[in-house]
Amino acid sequence: MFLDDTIAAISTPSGEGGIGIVRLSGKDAVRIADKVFISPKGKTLSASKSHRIIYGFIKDPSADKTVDEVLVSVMLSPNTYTREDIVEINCHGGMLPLRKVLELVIKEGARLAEPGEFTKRAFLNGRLDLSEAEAVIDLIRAKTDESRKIALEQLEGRLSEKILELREGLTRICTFVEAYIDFPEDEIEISSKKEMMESARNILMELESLLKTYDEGRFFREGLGAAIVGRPNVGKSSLLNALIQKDRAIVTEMPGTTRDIIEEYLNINGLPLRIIDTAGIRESHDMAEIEGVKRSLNAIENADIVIAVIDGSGPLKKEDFEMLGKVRDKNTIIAINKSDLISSEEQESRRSEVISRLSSYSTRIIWISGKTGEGIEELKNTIFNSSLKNWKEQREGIIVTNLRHKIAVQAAYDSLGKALNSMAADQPIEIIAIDLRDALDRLGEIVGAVTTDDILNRIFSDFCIGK
Ligand SMILES: Nc1nc2c(ncn2[C@@H]2O[C@H](COP(=O)(O)OP(=O)(O)OP(=O)(O)O)[C@@H](O)[C@H]2O)c(=O)[nH]1
Ligand SMILES: [Mg+2]
Repeated sequence: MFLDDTIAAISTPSGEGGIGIVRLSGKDAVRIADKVFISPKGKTLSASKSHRIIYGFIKDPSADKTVDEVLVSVMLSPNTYTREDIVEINCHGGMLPLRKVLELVIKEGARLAEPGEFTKRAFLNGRLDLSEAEAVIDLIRAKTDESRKIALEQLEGRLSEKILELREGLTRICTFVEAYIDFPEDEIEISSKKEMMESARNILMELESLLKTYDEGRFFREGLGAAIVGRPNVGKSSLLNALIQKDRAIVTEMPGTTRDIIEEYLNINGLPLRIIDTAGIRESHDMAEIEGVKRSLNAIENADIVIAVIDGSGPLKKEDFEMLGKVRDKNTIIAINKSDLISSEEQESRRSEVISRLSSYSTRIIWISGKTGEGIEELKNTIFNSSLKNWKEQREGIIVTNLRHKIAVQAAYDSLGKALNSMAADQPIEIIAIDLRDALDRLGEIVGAVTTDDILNRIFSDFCIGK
């Protein structure tokens, strides 16, 4: 399917750079670019062979003025990103020349591309399937090298191949079942029914293992959300700064310093950690602080892991226990901070006292110092190990990282399970066929074999313009 119009966008990030690229895709890409391009040797882009770069200038045809000195790449269909003709105009990388060049090509007949529209065309023209197209944005957004590798594997079709294989298996079962709808006078042979149920059960098991990978796989796409919480002044912001090794959050000796949520990324052995520093939790009459505390509680709610900070240099307070009560049902690590303030003689007795009073809230209790960095490595390792319990073995296989895919696999799993139950209970074959078809369709949604405009719009609107 080729789309009618030609789209254009600035494909490089906004701001200053060495070069910036205006990209066109569509059947008139070369013709439109030719209208604004002049080569010193009189070459035209239309006369160029595919996959060549031509030197020249962009001119405003109406004013006969040079806009920029450029290199233009001409890539002709079908061996291009979108499978359509593509022209990339490499300009000097400043927003003004880029905007001017974009304006000119739009004046000459191109349409401003929507977010993700180049990749959407790659999908619609069959160069990428839907899960591969989604991997493009994951690759762009990858926060760690491991996330990048996982996105690249998906882009190269690892997930798609698995889905294809499972769909083939399901199609065979569907065909078998539907044959009996068409010829109801035939009795289903016991042996072939057994065989069919066996292969349905195998597919069900494969779906189940895929589903399991999402619990940890999603961290590599979305980041693992960690909230640092505690009463005021225990050293939450100091801990954030120590973890990211930057002076990011304001630290003062005044309780109630942090009011807003502060979010940063940290790479722990390839795991992208989205780490959030929050306002100290206490009763307050200050409007800004009340809002800050509300946001802290919200951050706890949304966090995958909570780092509950306690000031180890003084006695445990009522507020510490109140805060720990709020995170009871979360995956929590207790970080006892300011260990540098405890003398070596005191250490032993302090530690055993704190552990005995806090161990019912979490078994993971670590002594740290935001000031000296003591315990920070141990804290990072504990975050990694307590969040990724099955990762090592799962990483060998196919991983689901995207919520949309997980929902589809879950739905396919449920429908196939229902079909199997109906088979076992000798339910009418029509009912079994409906559930099998549904399982097949839901898997088809992942790769885009079954899709709607709504799904496509939702996926591609999340992309950047120019990709
Ligand atoms: N000695 C010592 N002082 C620390 C340590 N961590 C934090 N502090 C001090 O404790 C005070 C409070 O630190 P913050 O990091 O601002 O504490 P907070 O929990 O973010 O406080 P709020 O934002 O007010 O809730 C500052 O004076 C810090 O210098 C530590 O490990 N050792
Ligand atoms: Mg703070």
